Amino acid sequence: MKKQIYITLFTLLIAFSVSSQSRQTFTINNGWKFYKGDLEASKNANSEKVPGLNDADWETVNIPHTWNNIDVTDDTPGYYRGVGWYQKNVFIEEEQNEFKTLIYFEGVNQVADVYVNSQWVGQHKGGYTRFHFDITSFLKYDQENTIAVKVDNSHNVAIAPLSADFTFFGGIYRDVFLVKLNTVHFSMDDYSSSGVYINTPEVSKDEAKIDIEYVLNNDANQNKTVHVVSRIVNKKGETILTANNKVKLSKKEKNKVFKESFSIKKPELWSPGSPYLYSVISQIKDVKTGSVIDESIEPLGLRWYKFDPDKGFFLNGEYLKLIGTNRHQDYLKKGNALSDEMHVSDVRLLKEMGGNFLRISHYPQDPTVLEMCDRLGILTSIEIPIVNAITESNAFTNNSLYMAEEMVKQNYNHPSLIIWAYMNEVLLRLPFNQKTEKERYEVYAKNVTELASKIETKIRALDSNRYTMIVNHGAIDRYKDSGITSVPMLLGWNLYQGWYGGSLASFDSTLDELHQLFPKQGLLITEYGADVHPRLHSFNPERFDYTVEYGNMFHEHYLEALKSRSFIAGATIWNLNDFYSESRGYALPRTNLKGITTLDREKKDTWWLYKTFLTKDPIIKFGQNEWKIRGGVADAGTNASTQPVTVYSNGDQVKLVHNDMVYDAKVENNIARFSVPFTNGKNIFLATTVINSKTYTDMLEVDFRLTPNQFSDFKSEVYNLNVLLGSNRIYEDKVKDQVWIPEQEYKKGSWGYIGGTPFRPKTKYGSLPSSDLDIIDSEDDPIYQTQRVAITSFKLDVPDGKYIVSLGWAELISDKEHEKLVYNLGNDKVSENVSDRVFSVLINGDYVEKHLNLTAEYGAERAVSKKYEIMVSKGTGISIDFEKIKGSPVLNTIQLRKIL
Ligand code: GCB
Repeated sequence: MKKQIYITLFTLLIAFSVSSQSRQTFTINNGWKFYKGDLEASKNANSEKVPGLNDADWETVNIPHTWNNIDVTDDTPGYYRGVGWYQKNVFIEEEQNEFKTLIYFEGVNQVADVYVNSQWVGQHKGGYTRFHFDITSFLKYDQENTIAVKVDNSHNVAIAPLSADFTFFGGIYRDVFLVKLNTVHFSMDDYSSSGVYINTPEVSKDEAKIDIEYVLNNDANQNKTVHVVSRIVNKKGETILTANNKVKLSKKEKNKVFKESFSIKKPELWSPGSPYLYSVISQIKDVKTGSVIDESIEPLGLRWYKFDPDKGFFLNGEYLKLIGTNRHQDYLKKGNALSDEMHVSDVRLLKEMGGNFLRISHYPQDPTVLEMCDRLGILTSIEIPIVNAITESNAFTNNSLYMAEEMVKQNYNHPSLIIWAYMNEVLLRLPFNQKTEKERYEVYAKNVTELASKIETKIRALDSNRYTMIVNHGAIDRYKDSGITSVPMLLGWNLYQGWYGGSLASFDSTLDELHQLFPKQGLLITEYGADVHPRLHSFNPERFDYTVEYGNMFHEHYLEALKSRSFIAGATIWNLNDFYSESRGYALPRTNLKGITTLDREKKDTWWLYKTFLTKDPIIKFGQNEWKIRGGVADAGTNASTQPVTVYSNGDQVKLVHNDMVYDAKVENNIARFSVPFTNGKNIFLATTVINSKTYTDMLEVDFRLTPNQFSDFKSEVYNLNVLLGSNRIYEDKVKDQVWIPEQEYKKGSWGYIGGTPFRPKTKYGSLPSSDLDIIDSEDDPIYQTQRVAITSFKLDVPDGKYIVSLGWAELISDKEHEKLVYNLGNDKVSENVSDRVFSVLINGDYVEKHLNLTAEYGAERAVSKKYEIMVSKGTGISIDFEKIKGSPVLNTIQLRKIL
């Protein structure tokens, strides 16, 4: 027994002494002290020293961390863009003296200054690429060392992105590591890459050629001879090829390049259907002892591909339509500070949907994203964050080129990666008026094209095997005329016909036009989408109503158009997930709602639409399956309300059972559509389809709140009525457990408005069905974003009894200054003068509001809700009348609750 323990200990000791020679990489994420703001002590930052920072009162945080995760969700516009300080003590062992120590950051937004023991070590500019510093000479051994990082996410004209439709969360928001290296190692100095670059210049079914380039460093003061051992290992872990070379390194030699080549006969190919990964295991070994001094493991996927301008994309000689999504790296209430697991689960979400392509937009993301794409079989493009505009300066150019080199070198070995991209809609946000300052525009367009050419040349020099791409918006001529479209190999187009403007049908003609205009370049539709608030519905959907139904219509149309055109090599939905965009108003403030999942990854219908179309798994799934509380008015003379029900399926026929009734529908374009009478209370639906002789089912339970067509229809019931004025929308409020239904015109015996018109803000995108203002003091902005203007009355012919009537308002004409974000509806001033709106309200002849002036009393854009207790007797019902004093009376919401 004793002997056994000794043996074990001895083995451990050997193992430790061998592995301790090799590289060690470990996070130092926990227990940082954080201070939001700048410090006196740092005023001379960037110079050699900051005095020790007293962090006694600082907050303790863990990394990944951002200081903006909460302030982006509050009612006040803007978010903190400035300096934050992080500090942490790390004990460094005496033994580490013999090694190099690096500090390695996966992402800090956006300028980071790193200090060790009060000494400034270096600065990194750019929020989305990885970087490291060699801190060996700053360390003290056998004691605590203080690491401080000053982070700044202020607007910086020299660093991309300058402006974009996403929030620039500040902080150390990805992992931070210490890396312990032997003096001889694979160099990370080449733009924080792995120092191992794998090329597969020729791959076929018969043979794959593999070239490996190593970048080696010798930081020792004497010459070194080492063995570099390269192994190709298959999926089972078996070494299938190996090579061993003696390499001589002079003292202090940096970035010595050494190459090795292999060839695999009858290789296993990598593809979305079968993402076979080999690995390249490389070791630097001591010539005398054979011990491992450094080690690297890189993925190896064998595939070949091409983009054909007419026929589309081919992988391993076979046609493959690239379909998938874009992705932003944020999550509900977490901002961009996500754990590895959350990145992993996003990629899984795309794979589960059947996507085979991810546009990693608009910036390089956490390393786990590409790792997962390699493993799951999702082809990708990646890009540096030059979005909307450039700064015409050397500093901006140099930083952009630097980022491009970081991106290429850091992500070089991923088999899933096939496209390097570098500009998104750069002629969108012009720093001047293109029409009146034509000359200025021409210079700008020339400068943008020149920058594009420089980046293109750089990327092609770094990697001649992959494609390059620039992504443009729908102003096609602007890009063509500037010459920028002839710079990259592929063109990406972000198209929103039927959303920002135009009709859905004009998407189809634009695709054909693009093919005609650019017959020699592969084309991808890099973005398309419509904002959807999953709690908003409409049976008369229209552009900018944010309803599930409009989003569905939009995607059903786009999908058909994309499917039928092989010259469109690929298409990526904007976006996998809803994401924070601080200056957006809309149905959920601060959020871009074009995700096919929400900020917390609830699947919207569109996710299911694509899954049904893209995967071969047998599918049957109710559309609007998250819509659990529904409501509507009973069909005349009945006690049910007929509403549509959709079922996604890749079967041929779907059978639907509801309340002992059975319906049948043919599946067309993956959807079976039904019209079903919903009854008050619980409604249970069962859908069935048969695929390859097997039966598949889905169930849906809906709590339906039926509103009487005539109040006399069900006198004795206790009911609630929640009505959105000036709107076709239905809003499900899961928190308050209620549903809001659209207005209707008053009919005798029933309820409804008399007079007026729906408020339709006139914006640069046309006259739209709802306001985009962020409503202060409300968690349910959509209910206040519509209203009826110049309403004269609202009548409810309710039976006698006691009722609570609540009236809701928000003044939607506001003269507050809003950031003129290029994406916002414009908040264009409507000619009416706000202060001119004054009106009174009477209920059953009594004044309940006199001289109501919403702006003066509460301020515009603010939710105001008032409850009135009403006794109805002698069959009078309830009549709410509006008396105009100045301007037009308005009403946004009305609620009725019967008490007795
Ligand atoms: C675009 C941009 C993207 C926006 C999107 C939108 O074209 O590339 O960053 O978020 O449109 O939703 O408007």
